Amino acid sequence: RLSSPSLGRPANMNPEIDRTRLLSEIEALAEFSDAAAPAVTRIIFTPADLQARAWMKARCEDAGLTVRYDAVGNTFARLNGLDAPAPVVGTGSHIDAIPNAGKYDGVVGVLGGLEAIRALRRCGFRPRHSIELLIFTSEEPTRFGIGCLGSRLLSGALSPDAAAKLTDKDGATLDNVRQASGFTSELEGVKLPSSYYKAFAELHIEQGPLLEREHIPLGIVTKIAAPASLRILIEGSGGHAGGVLMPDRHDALCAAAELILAIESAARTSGARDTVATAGICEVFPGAVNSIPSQVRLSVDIRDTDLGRRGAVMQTLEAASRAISAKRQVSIHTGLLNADAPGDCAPIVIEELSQSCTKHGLKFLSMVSRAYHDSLFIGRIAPVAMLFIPCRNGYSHRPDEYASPDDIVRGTLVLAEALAALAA
Ligand code: HGY
Ligand code: MN
Ligand code: MN
Repeated sequence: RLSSPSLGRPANMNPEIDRTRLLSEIEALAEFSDAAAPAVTRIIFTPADLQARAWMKARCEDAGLTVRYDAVGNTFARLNGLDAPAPVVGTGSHIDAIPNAGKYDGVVGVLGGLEAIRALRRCGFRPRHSIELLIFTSEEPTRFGIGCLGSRLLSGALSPDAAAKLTDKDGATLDNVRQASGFTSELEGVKLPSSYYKAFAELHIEQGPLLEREHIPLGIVTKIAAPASLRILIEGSGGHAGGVLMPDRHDALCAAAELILAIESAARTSGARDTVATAGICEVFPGAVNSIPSQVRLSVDIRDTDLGRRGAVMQTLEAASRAISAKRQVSIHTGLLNADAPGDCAPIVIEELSQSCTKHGLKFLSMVSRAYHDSLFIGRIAPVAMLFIPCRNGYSHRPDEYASPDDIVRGTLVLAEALAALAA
């Protein structure tokens, strides 16, 4: 598997992870936040995000990497290989964080990826293929409503025209926000050719309970679930909370409540553990205690590793909407934001990750990711796989999200070994 030592991985290469620096960098990055610790909020293109980006750039340059940005702010920190035109080996994740999140989601893959590259350099590894650490723009859907915005553009899953039209809750478009943040080149230039990456491996916390429950230190992801998200507008007639008699009401929030429970029931009764659905946003208008809700806006997230099952939940949602609309005399309009295909991970990357686990005598669990990740979209232009580390109680997207130092260091070491093997 190894090419000659001069070109690839030194015969007795044993990268060592600088635990102290890696853990202190995770703590330092968490400081760039619009929420009080231990929560982290870092919305794309806010001052906290821009400061975090600048801090990451300095860390990458300190590590001897050359940093470039594309038109949507995807960050590429590159360790040049001996064979410059050869396809690149990529790793990385995201540093944007949803409101009231934790400090490990995405960050472990970015700072772990950086430390993996530094560790390889420290032990004299000289890659044939260049290695790139990516920090993807807007993995989270918080600001522009769609997740994996940067990797969708890189892979061509989202067109520049469609992306330019995205707006945040204040009506600011992606174009004016990104340009105000200094990313002014054309979105057309973001898409990468499918020959650009030889392979891509993303380190991430599991965001689920299985590894901890099974006492297995690492997970190798074989499939990434397919996310779909919808915006639903429910309009009733509102009115005075005292004056309108109950039989005469068309309460938009009561209609929304019925619909949310129908969606939950459809996911619970799909017959498979991988079917999940959440109504994560519920905006009530006018939002006065003594005024009957006249309008409700829901944002719904439905996922599955199987498109047919996910489709069945969406059909149930449609049928429930029609029934509730007729019964309560409210109007219900559903807008589909995205409905992506699930992603299969690539055997060559899965193999290198599993061989790296084996080299260190580490057990791993082959598993599915129900969280989506940028690897889902990079997988459309390159062979990808993901390496999971446990997170306590499976918690994520919460301030008490936690990954242990040992798990973070183990994941970073296995990633370093796999990157070396892929880049040799
Ligand atoms: O929602 C997700 O799956 C990811 O954490 N953005
Ligand atoms: Mn997340
Ligand atoms: Mn993530």
